[in-house]
Amino acid sequence: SRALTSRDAGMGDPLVQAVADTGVNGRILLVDDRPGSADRLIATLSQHHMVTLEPNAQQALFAAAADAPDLVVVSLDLADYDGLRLCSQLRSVEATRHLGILALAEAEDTSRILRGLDLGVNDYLVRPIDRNELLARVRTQVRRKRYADRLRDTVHATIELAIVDALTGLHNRRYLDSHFGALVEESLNRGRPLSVLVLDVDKFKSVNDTYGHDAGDDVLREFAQRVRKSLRAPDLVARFGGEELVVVMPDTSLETARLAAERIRARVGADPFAIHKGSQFIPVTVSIGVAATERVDDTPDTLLKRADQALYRAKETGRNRVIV
Ligand code: GH3
Ligand code: MG
Ligand code: MG
Ligand code: MG
Repeated sequence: SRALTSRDAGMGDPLVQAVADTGVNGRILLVDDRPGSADRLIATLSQHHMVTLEPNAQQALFAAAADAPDLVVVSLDLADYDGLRLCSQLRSVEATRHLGILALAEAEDTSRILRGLDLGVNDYLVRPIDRNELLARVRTQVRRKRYADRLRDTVHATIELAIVDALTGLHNRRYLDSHFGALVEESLNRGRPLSVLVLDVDKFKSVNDTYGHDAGDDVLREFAQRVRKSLRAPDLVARFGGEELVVVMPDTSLETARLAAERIRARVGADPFAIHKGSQFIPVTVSIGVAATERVDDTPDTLLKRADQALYRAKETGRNRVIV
């Protein structure tokens, strides 16, 4: 390991950010129904954190779900409710499952403390509570929560990166490869048709050559939007390569797919595409090859091959057309 430098901070690394984040002003939900105890805890905690007191355990459960605090501080010895039960409820509801829980207990309550830890309580303090220890343990839990949140965001972003094409927001080729086979199999098993479109922007190289690569990217984004908006939700739209998309249409016959392709072709060709933030408009057309399942042994490969052959004929016979 090595020392963290200032250059490391703010680089999007959640661990570095969590370590650099020493202010740690957390939002804390305090569940305690003993006035003297609650007052002392609030006095200490509110020096560094935003504290909300909720003496009623049922109300606390609602507040925790609605406000998503960084930490719930739960007194295990509530007068009207079993604090352990509250901890267990916090852990069993989706909205509060990930919240930190710090339990407060009487020193002789060892068995309840152990049961609390077993239920997923993150940490505990025994009464009488030392204010410095309270602040230190709360700070640790708030930090842990922040780190866990950032890690979760990073994981989500990574998953998105793996299945979504960054330029167009459509699914990427990897996603298509891993889902196409199952869609074909399922359609064949149910005796339902499935169709495939292969779309390729006409003379796209000349868009790049004439207007520049950034303008080409603008065209690709707009092209992707027009295609996506022309189709139904169950249709899988993926960027297959540079300016080539593949659409997989479950429950769709060849004729219905051809009509959908015509709809796309009309929509792409209708209005010129805005490039360079709308400062210029250029006409764009698309050629589309269509194929549908014909045999029980059809696969993504046989379907793509037939759709590709149709696309080739569309290009050969003048572009801006749909060929089945
Ligand atoms: P055709 O009508 O026969 O399809 O002609 P075309 O010019 O569209 O075909 P070609 O395959 O020769 O050119 C595709 C071009 O797409 C070449 C490549 O530089 C460009 N391209 C591929 N990916 C991107 C991208 O992400 N952004 C931009 N701006 N251009 C891209
Ligand atoms: Mg080409
Ligand atoms: Mg092309
Ligand atoms: Mg191409």
